[in-house]
Amino acid sequence: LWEKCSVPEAIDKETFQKSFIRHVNTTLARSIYNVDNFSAYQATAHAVRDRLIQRWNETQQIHTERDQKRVYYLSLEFLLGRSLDNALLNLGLKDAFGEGVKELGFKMEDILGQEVDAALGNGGLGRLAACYMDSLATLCYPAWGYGVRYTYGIFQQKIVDGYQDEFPDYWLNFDNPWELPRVDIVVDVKFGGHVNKITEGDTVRHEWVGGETVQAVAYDVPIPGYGVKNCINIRLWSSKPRRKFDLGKFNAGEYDQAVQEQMKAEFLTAVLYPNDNHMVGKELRLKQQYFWVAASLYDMWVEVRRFKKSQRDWNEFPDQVAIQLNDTHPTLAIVELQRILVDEERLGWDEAWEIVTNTFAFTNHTVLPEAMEKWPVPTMSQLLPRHIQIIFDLNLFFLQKVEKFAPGDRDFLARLSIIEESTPQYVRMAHLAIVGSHRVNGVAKLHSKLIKETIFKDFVRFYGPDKFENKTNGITPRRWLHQANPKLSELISETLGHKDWLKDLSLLKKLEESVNDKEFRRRWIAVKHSNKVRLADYIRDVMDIDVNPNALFDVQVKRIHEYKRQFMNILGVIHHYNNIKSMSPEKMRNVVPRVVIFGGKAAPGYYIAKLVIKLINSVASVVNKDTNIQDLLKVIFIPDYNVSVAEIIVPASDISQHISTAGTEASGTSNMKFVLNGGLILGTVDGANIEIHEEIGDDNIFMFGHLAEQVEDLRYAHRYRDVTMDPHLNAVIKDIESGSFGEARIFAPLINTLTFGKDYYLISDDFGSYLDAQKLVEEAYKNEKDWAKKSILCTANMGKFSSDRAIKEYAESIWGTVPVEV
Ligand code: 26Q
Repeated sequence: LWEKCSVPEAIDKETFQKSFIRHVNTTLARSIYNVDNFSAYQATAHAVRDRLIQRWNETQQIHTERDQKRVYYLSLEFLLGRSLDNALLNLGLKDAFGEGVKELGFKMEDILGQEVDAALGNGGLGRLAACYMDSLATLCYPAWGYGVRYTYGIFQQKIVDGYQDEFPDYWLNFDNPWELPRVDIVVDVKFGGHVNKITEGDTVRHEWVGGETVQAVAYDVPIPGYGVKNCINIRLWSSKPRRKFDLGKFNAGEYDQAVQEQMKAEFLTAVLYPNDNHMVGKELRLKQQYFWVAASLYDMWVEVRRFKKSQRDWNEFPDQVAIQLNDTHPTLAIVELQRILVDEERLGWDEAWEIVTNTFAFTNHTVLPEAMEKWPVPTMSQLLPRHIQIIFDLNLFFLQKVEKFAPGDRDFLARLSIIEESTPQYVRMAHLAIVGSHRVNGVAKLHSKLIKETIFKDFVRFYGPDKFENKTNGITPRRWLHQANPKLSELISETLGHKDWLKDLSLLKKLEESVNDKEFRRRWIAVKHSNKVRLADYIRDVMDIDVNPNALFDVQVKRIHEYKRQFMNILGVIHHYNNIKSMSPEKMRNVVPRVVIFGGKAAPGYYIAKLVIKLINSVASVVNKDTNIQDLLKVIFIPDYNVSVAEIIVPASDISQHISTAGTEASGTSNMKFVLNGGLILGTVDGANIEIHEEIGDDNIFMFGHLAEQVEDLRYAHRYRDVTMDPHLNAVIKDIESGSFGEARIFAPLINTLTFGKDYYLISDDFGSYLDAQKLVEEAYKNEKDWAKKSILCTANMGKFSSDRAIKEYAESIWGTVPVEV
């Protein structure tokens, strides 16, 4: 019977059409004569979903049978974007389904366009988690992700009068076919209450009692691998009230109040905190973190024990389970596991701690001081009274060891301490994560070196260097080339004579052999051009502005942050604009027409970042209507930048900018996406730019600016000496102050960051070399043949930056997990 019921695996056009129509009738309860694009999307998605679920089941069953070590990726953010196209490509159904919908009178493109992004993340860290899930599935690792099912993802950005305005992202408005609600998988999570100390003979144990309970309900999101049957899982937790009522209030006739208490529980997972690289100390955020790690740990333990003939010994936990902490956000998991082992399973403290530290590993994603997580001890005591005790005990034992290591060095002790001795005291989450993990890694070579030399220097001295590793980030070539750039993908496959490069990106290297093939170059350029036309169409659709697809497309899309220096970019644009305006018509003929494209969200409370957006739009409105410059320059701020918009922008760039102050961008991953798609980069000597440079060579990248090791001295100079400002920069500032781009006073706080603010991000120090580098870009672009060669060599040498490579490194040197193919 089961055989007869199962959804056919091999799928042809007709089988698909049958299941499409069945879903229209039954799932959507619609007549087949009343199917619009959105219904067609839903029916197609459900047809895919059936097949995903089948693979999901098989994968989970086999992973359970094999019973090998699993890895759990704990991330508060999974920035997945759309799922339909990705699932079709990974399952190899794109052609059959494409033909199928066409015959039914739909265009696949229109259907794909109906899907709303799953935007449960801010930026790089969240998208990295999504790429890593794709690789874990494709490489057949027994892995799960754990996260939060926010009711509202990252806010939607609208631009009103040049300013960013935020709107709630109610992404679950329509049914979400990509999640499987598990109403039967419910975990009670507790907050508050108090701790009883119970003495039994000469042992003491602790009992955490009282407080409130919130329930965590599981929603599973299937993640299919590419070209394999494996389909892994991201389990997202949603909060809901316990069904038990406050009977006291209820009986007293305060029914409404009793319900209100319950409603508060639902609010816990309502919203993603929209701050990227910035710590916000909101109690609700801490509650989200504990809610999620407590539910996840409970779930893992159930899973590990479920199918055991005999109950396993806790000591085997690290042989069964590896837990990767995506930044410090899940650090409480360390404390929670210690609590379960000691308080509930009654293991000895040291034995428990051995298990804990062998289980966890921690990835750091930033060196910015304002992003370092720390929580006030009083807040934590209120919310998690037992956990705060455990943290203090852990710290005590840890500092005892430190004291033995460096007797009498009180400063050393204070620097290493998990507790910051201020008023009030704070818990330093990164310190807790390091002490509770057996491995710590940074996300690019420079970043991993910097954390060892700066923020974690004392820990390197104490533990020795071997605990600290580098794992350079990577991106999935499936979404970021094959899916986003189908024409380039096809050209590559045709040229190489295979599609294997999608599973082994180093095979792209062979494209180098075609770099002198004129016809190949012509086709390469044609693909880039058609991608630029696609972006120009998008810009016309959403902004009603025409841009010239033959112009140089110069792109900077990422979260808006001072350290990423979008401000420097727009100041450079003003310089360029003024330069063009001063030219004679003959000289103008030598200028390469340019479209400067920005995109990105600013955290809603980040005043300066929001002013940068306003400045970009103010410059755009002046430049774009200036007929004197003959369309040589256009400035575009694309609203609501997100994953699906990135899939249109990335393949269309000629040059993209990654211009952070050296030492501040841990890695960057969009840099990899652009170069993989044959876009050159203009960048500083920072993060993964450095390694991209190493791979693609001097001739194919434009690097400029001061180095990380110079930053401290430069900042010192700004603080204590009179530094003369770069004359070009000075002229641009004067221009803004004269009101050329609207009321000058609006921008005063922004300009002040350069003057009174001591130019913390060193824009003035890099401005000269930035303009020089832009000149080189312009000159290089004039030579179409050489530019095409550079573009091809970029793509050809990006093998290293596949997330498959990154995931293999994690699996081999940190997790000790091996693939289990379905
Ligand atoms: C912390 C506490 C409270 C509220 C919010 C946060 C929070 C949220 C998100 C702190 C940081 C983040 C996100 C950080 C992030 O995206 N970092 C980026 O990670 C990428 C992947 O490793 C790197 O490529 C980027 O360089 C890095 O900026």
